[in-house]
Amino acid sequence: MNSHTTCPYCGVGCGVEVIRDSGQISGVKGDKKHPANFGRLCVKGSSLHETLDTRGRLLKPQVDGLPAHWDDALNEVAARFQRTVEEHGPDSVAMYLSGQLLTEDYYVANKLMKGFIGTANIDTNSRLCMASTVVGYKRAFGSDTVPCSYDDIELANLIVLVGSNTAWNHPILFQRMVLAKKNNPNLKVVVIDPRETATCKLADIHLALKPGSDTRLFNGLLSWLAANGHLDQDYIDRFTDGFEYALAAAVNSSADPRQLAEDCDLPVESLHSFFNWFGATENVLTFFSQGTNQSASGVDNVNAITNCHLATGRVGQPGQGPFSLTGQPNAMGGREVGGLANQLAAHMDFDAESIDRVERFWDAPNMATKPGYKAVDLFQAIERGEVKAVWIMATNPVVSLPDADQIKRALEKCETVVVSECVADSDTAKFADILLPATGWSEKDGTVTNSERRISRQRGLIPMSGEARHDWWIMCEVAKRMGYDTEFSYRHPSEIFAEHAALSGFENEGQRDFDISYFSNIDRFTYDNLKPIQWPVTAECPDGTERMFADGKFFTPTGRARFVEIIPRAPVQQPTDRAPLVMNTGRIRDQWHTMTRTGTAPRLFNHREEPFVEVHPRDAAIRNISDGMLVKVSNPRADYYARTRIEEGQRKGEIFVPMHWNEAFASQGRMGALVAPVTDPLSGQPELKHAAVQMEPLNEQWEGWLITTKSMPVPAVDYWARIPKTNTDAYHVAGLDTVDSWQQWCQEHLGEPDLWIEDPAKRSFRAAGFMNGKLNWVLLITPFNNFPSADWIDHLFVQETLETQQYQYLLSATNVEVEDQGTIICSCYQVGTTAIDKAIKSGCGSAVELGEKLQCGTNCGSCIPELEGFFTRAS
Ligand SMILES: Nc1nc2c(c(=O)[nH]1)N[C@H]1C(S)=C(S)[C@@H](COP(=O)(O)OP(=O)(O)OC[C@H]3O[C@@H](n4cnc5c(=O)[nH]c(N)nc54)[C@H](O)[C@@H]3O)O[C@H]1N2
Ligand SMILES: Nc1nc2c(c(=O)[nH]1)N[C@H]1C(S)=C(S)[C@@H](COP(=O)(O)OP(=O)(O)OC[C@H]3O[C@@H](n4cnc5c(=O)[nH]c(N)nc54)[C@H](O)[C@@H]3O)O[C@H]1N2
Ligand code: SF4
Ligand SMILES: [Mo]
Repeated sequence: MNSHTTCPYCGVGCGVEVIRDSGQISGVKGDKKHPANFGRLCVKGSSLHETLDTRGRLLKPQVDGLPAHWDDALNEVAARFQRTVEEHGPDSVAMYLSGQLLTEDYYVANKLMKGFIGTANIDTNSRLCMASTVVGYKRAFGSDTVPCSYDDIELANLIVLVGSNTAWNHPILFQRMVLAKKNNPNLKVVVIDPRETATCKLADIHLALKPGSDTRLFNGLLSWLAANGHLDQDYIDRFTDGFEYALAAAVNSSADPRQLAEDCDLPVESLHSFFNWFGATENVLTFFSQGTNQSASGVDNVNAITNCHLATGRVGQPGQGPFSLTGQPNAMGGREVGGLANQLAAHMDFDAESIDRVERFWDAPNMATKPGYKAVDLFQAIERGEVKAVWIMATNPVVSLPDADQIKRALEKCETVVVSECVADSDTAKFADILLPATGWSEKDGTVTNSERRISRQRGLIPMSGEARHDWWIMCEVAKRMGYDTEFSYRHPSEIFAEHAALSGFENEGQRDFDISYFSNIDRFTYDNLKPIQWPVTAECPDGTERMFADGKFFTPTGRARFVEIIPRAPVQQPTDRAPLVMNTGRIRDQWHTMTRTGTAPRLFNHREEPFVEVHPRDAAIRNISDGMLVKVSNPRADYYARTRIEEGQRKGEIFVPMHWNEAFASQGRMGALVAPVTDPLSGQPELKHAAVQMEPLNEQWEGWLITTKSMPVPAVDYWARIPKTNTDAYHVAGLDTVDSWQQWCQEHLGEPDLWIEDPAKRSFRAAGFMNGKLNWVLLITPFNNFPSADWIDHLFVQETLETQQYQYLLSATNVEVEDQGTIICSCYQVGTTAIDKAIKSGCGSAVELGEKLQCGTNCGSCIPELEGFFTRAS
């Protein structure tokens, strides 16, 4: 069997080769032949095999909290949806999906809802991710088309990274940029991001702009290009419409360089260099991601960028173009099948002609005729009681949507909540009336599309866990029970893919960009052996298409690209006296979203182990906050508890918070609850990077470590953050009230301590509980952090008996023989700051030399920017 598959994490879409050992996956390596990564994998990709533990997996269906047989669970879903539709009409039911589904899953969901149940209330977490790009591309090109290819990286002479922390979030592409820069001394890199991120290590210029000022900046660039003779007038005349209006708006808002510099809060000189480089360099590639999309001006942000590329004729030529970096492994596939509530299918919209065409193709009895609710509106409609049944699949909205507590309220109120999940305890699964176990990566089988339009196979390589089933199969079974037998009788994903391909070509005749009609009759064998390929794939281009729009022909009614007039608007969530800080949210290197997958690999916690907040030194100082202190970030919506990281690279008045933590990993870590449900008026994408909050010390009265066996319940304390270890769960714990008797506290929270030692004068307490002779829990409370490391304690939990010395160490106030590694920088080889500092002292002068000595940075390379940081800091 083919052992090649695709990484299920980011939109780079790397090829993975799995190593199997008696039916299980024992290791992974990069697929040398895959054009997205040529053999490399980042830290998340290379730890995939460590996340396949079935502990924590959802393995059996549940109905109303009780285990159920599949047949009964499917009957229930069908019956409850059917009944709701009969009583309240098709718009009273909804689906909320995810860019982590396979294209085949997505296709079936969209067909069932929009063609057979008869509602377009089907949206996806791509609304939070790529929706602004979809609208921006459509406004500019008439179609949702990424014009570029990864191969353009090596051809570019200027790479602009806007609102993208590529080094951490698209690491393999970043490595490609690093190499390209090494091989091409002319290549310049500009990073546009309010924060100084790891990506900035590659930048010749970092424009730490005021958040939300991107439209001004790119309007400024457009007017500067016009004023300084850098327009491609011939291209503008032949291939575009609307230039004069766009230019007038740009000049109006941003022509004066001094004013522009002030508006964006940037030095005039850096702006000038960026503009000069952009003007003078033909091969410019502009990547953009969530700093661009997740804004109430997200669509305008995208068009402000595309305007500059159109004005210089730099679209679709080798090494040139506006390149959206997609986030999820299959956000693109979702767009292709019409997974968003305002799309139909195969890149068609809700116009009369398309509705009719899709209706005929599907032979659909109940064709939806108008767009449905977008994600944020959908959950509000659920809370209002208008939508009464929702099926959530492969996403965790209780964590990831803005105003996240509203999502809880909505789900509590909703009559029927069906959740299809791989894990049993996601924050959203807790609200399910019916829980359906889905197959996960390496079990599920189908296709995904990456950021450069490349379709790759994610293959089913190992048996399904427990009673987990494929999402497409589950939906087909429900459809059959609703009376749609023949239309959902697929036996294999290849049949779904073939139908999807046929629809993309149906009455297309070159009118729609998304066309993979070459695969309309694909058989199972060919599908199983499908090589990665970039769409369009048609009879005329059977080997796929590397770049789009090279000929200047677009999918607008006139065939010409459109400039868009951009009138800059400020972010909607503005700081106030009571919430004076801007809260930016985003990702960290080693975690994936709500941690349901990366949270099972202990080594992925070594980089950042608990919820944190990055703060500028001045903002910390005026609040009496020091590095490492626990703080409360809050606004009237909610509280978020986290540990402070003081960072010079953070702008004053702005903090950064990771999006990942949730109720399974921390007591108060759901930052989404603090974000207002403000959206872009055109795309419906929420403004996730600009919440208004305040911050103060948490004022905990005590703090310590609690280490327990994995089966013990989460402790009932004011603050906890769980750090999974090999054998145990380690918790940072803290309390807001003083504890008079720790012994009594243990009895109440953990059980009678078998060992304990207390020093009230020093406010320290250490205790341990045993079960059947083995350690069951260890509690270490002390004002000083001088106890043995959690990793050392972790290994004691599997020992049958402890040695006398181990007992002593466990309760002693000294550090044990194991050397403190410091913060782990290289996750692949577990190299920490202690070893790095030592190596630098002994003469290592660069990241390369560190790699030679310690191996750090020599596998996936994700940590190289941080390794380089040791030398920029030192100098
Ligand atoms: N390690 C890891 N990698 C991932 C993911 C993950 O969870 N973990 N998720 C994947 C997914 S789904 C996605 S969508 C991508 C996202 O990838 P990115 O877009 O790179 O991720 P973020 O960290 O959300 O945000 C990017 C940057 O936008 C900046 N920003 C904030 N406000 C502004 C602004 O007003 N203007 C500009 N120019 N920049 C601003 C932030 O400071 C941040 O550094 O990552 C993918 N890759
Ligand atoms: N404030 C703030 N909020 C954000 C963002 C931000 O930057 N800031 N980023 C936004 C973005 S870009 C994104 S993409 C979202 C991501 O947010 P979510 O989509 O909520 O995050 P995930 O943790 O990826 O959730 C996927 C869930 O599906 C399950 N799952 C995985 N594979 C499968 C499968 O094949 N089938 C089924 N049925 N289940 C599966 C996983 O166990 C997991 O619980 O968050 C968004 N929210
Ligand atoms: S860059 Fe990393 S997370 Fe993204 S697809 Fe490649 S290996 Fe997976
Ligand atoms: Mo995303």
